[in-house]
Amino acid sequence: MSDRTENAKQVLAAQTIELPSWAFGNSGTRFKVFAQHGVPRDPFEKLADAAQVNQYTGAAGSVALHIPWDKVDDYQALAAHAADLDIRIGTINSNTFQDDDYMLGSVCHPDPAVRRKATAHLLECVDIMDATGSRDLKLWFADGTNYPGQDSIADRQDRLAEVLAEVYARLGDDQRLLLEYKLFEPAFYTTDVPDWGTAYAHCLKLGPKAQVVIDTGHHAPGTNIEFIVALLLREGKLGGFDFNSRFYADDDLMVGSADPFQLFRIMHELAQRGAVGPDSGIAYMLDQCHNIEPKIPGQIRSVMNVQEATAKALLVDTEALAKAQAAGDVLGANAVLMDAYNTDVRPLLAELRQEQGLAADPMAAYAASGYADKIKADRQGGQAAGWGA
Ligand code: RM4
Ligand code: MN
Repeated sequence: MSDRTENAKQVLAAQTIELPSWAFGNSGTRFKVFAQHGVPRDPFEKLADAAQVNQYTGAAGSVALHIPWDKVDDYQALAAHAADLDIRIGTINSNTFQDDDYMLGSVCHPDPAVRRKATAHLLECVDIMDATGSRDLKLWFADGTNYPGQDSIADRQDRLAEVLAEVYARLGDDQRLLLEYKLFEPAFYTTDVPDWGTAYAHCLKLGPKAQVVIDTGHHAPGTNIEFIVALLLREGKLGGFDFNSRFYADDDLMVGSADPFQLFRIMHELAQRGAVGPDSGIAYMLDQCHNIEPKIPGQIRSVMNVQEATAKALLVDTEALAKAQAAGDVLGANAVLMDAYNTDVRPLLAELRQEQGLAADPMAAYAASGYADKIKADRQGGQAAGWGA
Protein backbone atom coordinates (compact mmCIF):
# COMPACT_ATOMS: atom_id res chain seq x y z
CA MET A 1 0.00 0.00 0.00
CA SER A 2 1.33 3.44 -0.87
CA ASP A 3 2.20 5.96 1.84
CA ARG A 4 -0.59 8.15 0.56
CA THR A 5 -3.19 5.42 0.95
CA GLU A 6 -1.86 4.53 4.39
CA ASN A 7 -2.03 8.18 5.47
CA ALA A 8 -5.54 8.51 4.03
CA LYS A 9 -6.67 5.56 6.12
CA GLN A 10 -5.21 7.05 9.28
CA VAL A 11 -6.90 10.39 8.74
CA LEU A 12 -10.20 8.73 7.82
CA ALA A 13 -10.06 6.54 10.91
CA ALA A 14 -9.92 9.66 13.08
CA GLN A 15 -12.49 11.71 11.14
CA THR A 16 -15.65 12.62 13.03
CA ILE A 17 -18.88 14.02 11.62
CA GLU A 18 -21.46 15.47 13.98
CA LEU A 19 -25.12 14.60 13.46
CA PRO A 20 -28.04 17.02 13.88
CA SER A 21 -30.67 15.82 16.36
CA TRP A 22 -33.38 17.34 14.16
CA ALA A 23 -32.52 15.02 11.27
CA PHE A 24 -34.21 12.19 13.21
CA GLY A 25 -37.50 13.98 13.72
CA ASN A 26 -40.27 14.51 11.20
CA SER A 27 -39.67 17.30 8.74
CA GLY A 28 -41.04 18.71 5.55
CA THR A 29 -41.58 21.85 3.59
CA ARG A 30 -44.03 24.67 4.20
CA PHE A 31 -46.50 22.60 2.18
CA LYS A 32 -46.50 19.34 4.13
CA VAL A 33 -44.69 17.32 6.76
CA PHE A 34 -44.89 13.61 5.93
CA ALA A 35 -44.80 11.76 9.24
CA GLN A 36 -42.77 8.56 9.42
CA HIS A 37 -43.37 5.66 11.80
CA GLY A 38 -40.96 5.07 14.65
CA VAL A 39 -39.48 8.56 14.79
CA PRO A 40 -38.18 9.66 18.20
CA ARG A 41 -40.52 11.30 20.65
CA ASP A 42 -37.90 13.04 22.73
CA PRO A 43 -34.18 13.94 22.73
CA PHE A 44 -33.30 10.66 24.45
CA GLU A 45 -34.75 8.68 21.54
CA LYS A 46 -33.07 11.00 19.04
CA LEU A 47 -29.73 10.16 20.67
CA ALA A 48 -30.53 6.44 20.44
CA ASP A 49 -31.08 6.80 16.68
CA ALA A 50 -27.93 8.86 16.26
CA ALA A 51 -26.00 6.16 18.09
CA GLN A 52 -27.07 3.75 15.35
CA VAL A 53 -25.40 5.92 12.74
CA ASN A 54 -22.23 5.88 14.81
CA GLN A 55 -22.46 2.15 15.40
CA TYR A 56 -22.40 1.40 11.66
CA THR A 57 -20.04 4.13 10.47
CA GLY A 58 -17.75 4.54 13.48
CA ALA A 59 -17.41 8.19 12.48
CA ALA A 60 -20.37 9.98 14.03
CA GLY A 61 -19.69 10.13 17.75
CA SER A 62 -21.43 13.40 18.56
CA VAL A 63 -24.87 14.93 18.16
CA ALA A 64 -25.80 18.60 17.91
CA LEU A 65 -28.82 19.76 19.91
CA HIS A 66 -31.30 22.45 18.98
CA ILE A 67 -32.83 24.49 21.81
CA PRO A 68 -35.76 24.57 22.55
CA TRP A 69 -36.52 21.54 20.32
CA ASP A 70 -34.27 19.43 22.56
CA LYS A 71 -35.10 21.04 25.84
CA VAL A 72 -34.97 18.64 28.80
CA ASP A 73 -35.15 19.13 32.56
CA ASP A 74 -31.79 17.54 33.23
CA TYR A 75 -29.03 18.06 30.66
CA GLN A 76 -26.52 16.12 32.69
CA ALA A 77 -28.85 13.12 32.48
CA LEU A 78 -29.06 13.60 28.71
CA ALA A 79 -25.26 13.76 28.49
CA ALA A 80 -25.03 10.58 30.62
CA HIS A 81 -27.53 8.88 28.29
CA ALA A 82 -25.32 9.85 25.34
CA ALA A 83 -22.27 8.41 27.09
CA ASP A 84 -24.16 5.15 27.70
CA LEU A 85 -24.74 5.00 23.95
CA ASP A 86 -21.04 5.66 23.27
CA ILE A 87 -21.66 9.10 21.83
CA ARG A 88 -21.61 12.62 23.22
CA ILE A 89 -23.50 15.88 22.93
CA GLY A 90 -21.83 18.33 20.60
CA THR A 91 -22.80 21.77 19.37
CA ILE A 92 -25.71 23.66 20.88
CA ASN A 93 -27.87 25.42 18.27
CA SER A 94 -29.96 28.38 19.35
CA ASN A 95 -33.42 29.11 18.00
CA THR A 96 -34.65 32.67 17.83
CA PHE A 97 -36.96 32.18 14.88
CA GLN A 98 -40.11 30.52 16.14
CA ASP A 99 -41.70 32.87 18.63
CA ASP A 100 -44.35 35.40 17.64
CA ASP A 101 -42.15 38.09 19.17
CA TYR A 102 -39.57 37.50 16.43
CA MET A 103 -41.68 38.56 13.45
CA LEU A 104 -39.44 41.57 12.84
CA GLY A 105 -36.27 39.86 13.99
CA SER A 106 -34.61 38.71 17.21
CA VAL A 107 -31.17 40.12 18.02
CA CYS A 108 -31.66 42.87 15.41
CA HIS A 109 -35.26 43.67 16.33
CA PRO A 110 -36.00 47.39 16.74
CA ASP A 111 -37.57 46.78 20.18
CA PRO A 112 -34.95 46.39 22.95
CA ALA A 113 -37.32 44.12 24.91
CA VAL A 114 -37.32 41.57 22.08
CA ARG A 115 -33.55 41.80 21.78
CA ARG A 116 -33.29 41.17 25.52
CA LYS A 117 -35.49 38.09 25.22
CA ALA A 118 -33.35 36.74 22.36
CA THR A 119 -30.15 37.48 24.27
CA ALA A 120 -31.48 35.68 27.35
CA HIS A 121 -32.13 32.63 25.16
CA LEU A 122 -28.57 32.71 23.81
CA LEU A 123 -27.18 32.97 27.34
CA GLU A 124 -29.37 30.05 28.38
CA CYS A 125 -27.79 28.07 25.55
CA VAL A 126 -24.36 28.73 27.09
CA ASP A 127 -25.69 27.46 30.44
CA ILE A 128 -26.74 24.29 28.63
CA MET A 129 -23.27 24.00 27.12
CA ASP A 130 -21.84 24.14 30.62
CA ALA A 131 -24.10 21.27 31.66
CA THR A 132 -23.48 19.11 28.59
CA GLY A 133 -19.78 19.89 28.21
CA SER A 134 -20.35 21.29 24.71
CA ARG A 135 -17.63 23.35 23.08
CA ASP A 136 -19.60 25.23 20.44
CA LEU A 137 -22.60 27.53 20.35
CA LYS A 138 -23.92 27.80 16.81
CA LEU A 139 -25.89 30.93 16.01
CA TRP A 140 -28.07 31.30 13.00
CA PHE A 141 -30.43 34.26 12.91
CA ALA A 142 -33.56 34.45 10.79
CA ASP A 143 -33.30 38.24 11.11
CA GLY A 144 -33.76 40.53 8.16
CA THR A 145 -36.30 42.68 6.37
CA ASN A 146 -38.71 42.13 3.52
CA TYR A 147 -39.09 45.63 2.14
CA PRO A 148 -36.76 48.53 1.41
CA GLY A 149 -37.12 51.14 4.13
CA GLN A 150 -38.61 48.68 6.60
CA ASP A 151 -35.72 49.18 9.05
CA SER A 152 -32.25 50.67 9.10
CA ILE A 153 -29.69 48.22 7.71
CA ALA A 154 -26.87 49.90 9.65
CA ASP A 155 -28.74 50.13 12.97
CA ARG A 156 -29.55 46.44 12.75
CA GLN A 157 -25.81 45.69 12.45
CA ASP A 158 -25.16 47.75 15.59
CA ARG A 159 -27.82 45.81 17.49
CA LEU A 160 -26.39 42.53 16.30
CA ALA A 161 -22.86 43.50 17.36
CA GLU A 162 -24.08 44.48 20.82
CA VAL A 163 -25.84 41.17 21.45
CA LEU A 164 -22.96 39.11 20.07
CA ALA A 165 -20.54 40.93 22.38
CA GLU A 166 -22.68 40.11 25.42
CA VAL A 167 -22.88 36.43 24.49
CA TYR A 168 -19.18 36.29 23.66
CA ALA A 169 -18.33 37.68 27.10
CA ARG A 170 -20.32 34.86 28.72
CA LEU A 171 -18.32 32.07 26.99
CA GLY A 172 -15.95 29.93 29.02
CA ASP A 173 -12.28 29.62 28.10
CA ASP A 174 -12.82 26.50 26.01
CA GLN A 175 -16.11 27.53 24.46
CA ARG A 176 -16.65 29.07 21.05
CA LEU A 177 -19.30 31.03 19.22
CA LEU A 178 -19.90 29.89 15.66
CA LEU A 179 -21.71 32.43 13.53
CA GLU A 180 -23.62 31.05 10.56
CA TYR A 181 -24.62 33.14 7.55
CA LYS A 182 -27.39 32.68 5.02
CA LEU A 183 -28.16 34.70 1.94
CA PHE A 184 -31.92 34.85 2.22
CA GLU A 185 -34.99 33.21 3.74
CA PRO A 186 -37.06 33.76 5.74
CA ALA A 187 -36.27 37.41 5.03
CA PHE A 188 -36.39 38.30 1.36
CA TYR A 189 -34.92 41.79 1.03
CA THR A 190 -32.08 42.07 3.55
CA THR A 191 -30.68 39.38 5.78
CA ASP A 192 -28.65 40.60 8.74
CA VAL A 193 -25.91 37.97 8.39
CA PRO A 194 -26.14 37.22 4.67
CA ASP A 195 -22.61 36.16 3.79
CA TRP A 196 -19.19 35.05 5.03
CA GLY A 197 -17.88 38.61 4.93
CA THR A 198 -20.47 39.87 7.39
CA ALA A 199 -19.93 36.87 9.67
CA TYR A 200 -16.17 37.30 9.41
CA ALA A 201 -16.29 41.02 10.26
CA HIS A 202 -18.33 40.36 13.40
CA CYS A 203 -16.17 37.42 14.46
CA LEU A 204 -12.98 39.38 13.94
CA LYS A 205 -14.23 42.13 16.21
CA LEU A 206 -15.41 39.68 18.86
CA GLY A 207 -12.11 37.83 19.21
CA PRO A 208 -10.48 34.43 18.84
CA LYS A 209 -13.38 32.43 20.29
CA ALA A 210 -15.69 33.61 17.51
CA GLN A 211 -15.55 31.68 14.25
CA VAL A 212 -17.52 31.48 11.03
CA VAL A 213 -19.56 28.42 10.13
CA ILE A 214 -20.30 27.55 6.53
CA ASP A 215 -23.63 25.93 5.76
CA THR A 216 -23.15 24.68 2.20
CA GLY A 217 -26.80 25.36 1.35
CA HIS A 218 -26.76 29.01 2.36
CA HIS A 219 -25.23 30.61 -0.74
CA ALA A 220 -26.38 32.00 -4.04
CA PRO A 221 -26.32 29.39 -6.80
CA GLY A 222 -22.90 29.22 -8.40
CA THR A 223 -21.00 30.56 -5.38
CA ASN A 224 -17.50 29.12 -5.17
CA ILE A 225 -17.66 27.66 -1.67
CA GLU A 226 -14.16 26.19 -1.73
CA PHE A 227 -12.79 29.69 -2.18
CA ILE A 228 -14.55 30.79 1.01
CA VAL A 229 -13.15 27.71 2.74
CA ALA A 230 -9.60 28.49 1.64
CA LEU A 231 -9.87 32.10 2.70
CA LEU A 232 -11.40 31.53 6.13
CA LEU A 233 -8.93 28.74 6.82
CA ARG A 234 -6.07 31.04 5.93
CA GLU A 235 -7.43 33.68 8.31
CA GLY A 236 -7.91 31.16 11.13
CA LYS A 237 -11.64 31.89 11.18
CA LEU A 238 -13.18 28.68 9.86
CA GLY A 239 -15.08 27.23 12.82
CA GLY A 240 -17.09 24.53 11.13
CA PHE A 241 -19.46 23.27 8.50
CA ASP A 242 -23.12 22.50 8.26
CA PHE A 243 -22.98 20.03 5.39
CA ASN A 244 -25.93 19.36 3.11
CA SER A 245 -26.79 19.47 -0.58
CA ARG A 246 -29.00 21.73 -2.58
CA PHE A 247 -30.27 22.01 -6.11
CA TYR A 248 -32.13 25.31 -5.78
CA ALA A 249 -32.17 27.01 -2.37
CA ASP A 250 -31.60 25.76 1.18
CA ASP A 251 -32.79 22.24 0.33
CA ASP A 252 -31.04 20.44 3.22
CA LEU A 253 -30.67 17.28 1.13
CA MET A 254 -28.05 14.64 1.85
CA VAL A 255 -24.53 16.00 1.57
CA GLY A 256 -22.74 14.80 -1.54
CA SER A 257 -25.96 13.86 -3.30
CA ALA A 258 -26.49 16.91 -5.49
CA ASP A 259 -22.88 17.79 -6.22
CA PRO A 260 -20.27 15.29 -5.03
CA PHE A 261 -17.62 17.15 -7.03
CA GLN A 262 -18.22 20.33 -5.03
CA LEU A 263 -17.88 18.37 -1.80
CA PHE A 264 -14.61 16.93 -3.09
CA ARG A 265 -13.32 20.40 -3.98
CA ILE A 266 -14.17 21.63 -0.48
CA MET A 267 -12.47 18.64 1.14
CA HIS A 268 -9.44 19.15 -1.08
CA GLU A 269 -8.88 22.66 0.31
CA LEU A 270 -9.07 21.25 3.82
CA ALA A 271 -6.99 18.12 3.22
CA GLN A 272 -4.23 20.21 1.64
CA ARG A 273 -3.93 22.16 4.89
CA GLY A 274 -4.18 19.09 7.13
CA ALA A 275 -7.49 20.40 8.46
CA VAL A 276 -9.64 17.28 8.23
CA GLY A 277 -9.01 15.64 11.59
CA PRO A 278 -10.59 16.36 14.98
CA ASP A 279 -7.52 18.38 16.06
CA SER A 280 -8.14 20.94 13.32
CA GLY A 281 -10.65 22.81 15.47
CA ILE A 282 -13.13 22.61 12.61
CA ALA A 283 -16.52 21.19 13.57
CA TYR A 284 -17.73 18.97 10.74
CA MET A 285 -21.50 18.77 11.12
CA LEU A 286 -24.48 17.74 9.05
CA ASP A 287 -27.49 20.03 8.87
CA GLN A 288 -30.07 18.05 6.95
CA CYS A 289 -33.68 17.00 6.90
CA HIS A 290 -34.90 13.70 5.53
CA ASN A 291 -38.37 14.59 4.37
CA ILE A 292 -39.15 11.60 2.16
CA GLU A 293 -36.39 9.08 2.87
CA PRO A 294 -35.90 7.08 6.09
CA LYS A 295 -33.87 9.15 8.49
CA ILE A 296 -31.28 6.83 10.04
CA PRO A 297 -30.12 5.39 6.70
CA GLY A 298 -30.23 8.94 5.30
CA GLN A 299 -27.71 9.96 7.94
CA ILE A 300 -25.57 6.84 7.40
CA ARG A 301 -25.44 7.55 3.66
CA SER A 302 -24.50 11.17 4.36
CA VAL A 303 -21.61 10.21 6.63
CA MET A 304 -20.40 7.78 3.94
CA ASN A 305 -20.61 10.51 1.31
CA VAL A 306 -18.40 12.79 3.42
CA GLN A 307 -15.97 9.95 3.98
CA GLU A 308 -15.79 9.23 0.24
CA ALA A 309 -15.13 12.85 -0.66
CA THR A 310 -12.51 13.04 2.08
CA ALA A 311 -10.80 9.85 0.92
CA LYS A 312 -10.56 11.19 -2.63
CA ALA A 313 -9.18 14.49 -1.36
CA LEU A 314 -6.56 12.64 0.67
CA LEU A 315 -5.50 10.67 -2.39
CA VAL A 316 -4.55 13.76 -4.39
CA ASP A 317 -0.92 13.43 -5.41
CA THR A 318 0.15 16.66 -3.75
CA GLU A 319 3.74 16.56 -5.02
CA ALA A 320 2.66 16.04 -8.62
CA LEU A 321 0.06 18.77 -8.18
CA ALA A 322 2.57 21.27 -6.79
CA LYS A 323 5.01 20.45 -9.59
CA ALA A 324 2.39 20.94 -12.30
CA GLN A 325 1.19 24.16 -10.70
CA ALA A 326 4.72 25.56 -10.42
CA ALA A 327 5.38 24.68 -14.05
CA GLY A 328 2.19 26.37 -15.18
CA ASP A 329 1.00 23.02 -16.48
CA VAL A 330 -2.72 23.78 -16.49
CA LEU A 331 -3.90 20.47 -17.90
CA GLY A 332 -1.44 18.46 -15.86
CA ALA A 333 -2.53 20.06 -12.59
CA ASN A 334 -6.18 19.56 -13.42
CA ALA A 335 -5.51 15.93 -14.33
CA VAL A 336 -3.90 15.26 -10.95
CA LEU A 337 -7.02 16.51 -9.20
CA MET A 338 -9.39 14.62 -11.49
CA ASP A 339 -7.42 11.38 -11.08
CA ALA A 340 -8.06 11.53 -7.36
CA TYR A 341 -11.71 12.47 -7.84
CA ASN A 342 -12.27 9.61 -10.25
CA THR A 343 -10.74 7.01 -7.95
CA ASP A 344 -13.23 4.51 -6.58
CA VAL A 345 -12.51 4.81 -2.86
CA ARG A 346 -15.29 2.48 -1.73
CA PRO A 347 -12.96 -0.58 -1.45
CA LEU A 348 -10.51 1.46 0.66
CA LEU A 349 -13.29 2.55 3.02
CA ALA A 350 -14.70 -0.97 3.22
CA GLU A 351 -11.26 -2.25 4.16
CA LEU A 352 -10.84 0.47 6.77
CA ARG A 353 -14.21 -0.38 8.33
CA GLN A 354 -13.30 -4.04 8.57
CA GLU A 355 -10.01 -3.13 10.22
CA GLN A 356 -12.05 -1.13 12.73
CA GLY A 357 -14.27 -4.12 13.43
CA LEU A 358 -17.21 -2.63 11.50
CA ALA A 359 -19.25 -4.10 8.67
CA ALA A 360 -17.85 -3.25 5.23
CA ASP A 361 -21.23 -1.92 4.11
CA PRO A 362 -22.92 0.23 6.80
CA MET A 363 -26.17 0.62 4.83
CA ALA A 364 -26.62 -3.14 4.47
CA ALA A 365 -25.58 -3.83 8.06
CA TYR A 366 -28.12 -1.32 9.41
CA ALA A 367 -30.86 -2.68 7.14
CA ALA A 368 -30.17 -6.22 8.40
CA SER A 369 -30.13 -5.17 12.05
CA GLY A 370 -33.91 -4.97 12.47
CA TYR A 371 -33.64 -1.63 14.30
CA ALA A 372 -36.07 0.11 11.93
CA ASP A 373 -38.80 -2.46 12.67
CA LYS A 374 -38.03 -2.34 16.37
CA ILE A 375 -38.55 1.40 16.70
CA LYS A 376 -41.73 1.21 14.62
CA ALA A 377 -43.10 -1.37 17.05
CA ASP A 378 -41.77 0.20 20.24
CA ARG A 379 -42.55 3.85 19.68
CA GLN A 380 -46.30 3.82 19.93
CA GLY A 381 -48.17 6.74 21.41
CA GLY A 382 -46.71 10.03 22.50
CA GLN A 383 -45.89 12.95 20.27
CA ALA A 384 -43.38 12.32 17.49
CA ALA A 385 -40.60 14.91 17.36
CA GLY A 386 -40.95 17.10 14.37
CA TRP A 387 -40.07 20.33 12.76
CA GLY A 388 -40.62 22.89 15.45
CA ALA A 389 -41.12 20.30 18.18
C1 RM4 B 1 -31.18 26.93 9.74
C2 RM4 B 1 -29.70 26.88 9.97
C3 RM4 B 1 -29.31 26.27 11.27
C4 RM4 B 1 -30.15 25.10 11.65
C5 RM4 B 1 -31.62 25.34 11.41
C6 RM4 B 1 -32.46 24.11 11.67
O1 RM4 B 1 -31.48 27.14 8.40
O2 RM4 B 1 -29.09 26.19 8.91
O3 RM4 B 1 -27.98 25.85 11.25
O4 RM4 B 1 -29.94 24.92 13.00
O5 RM4 B 1 -31.83 25.76 10.10
MN1 MN C 1 -27.19 25.27 9.17
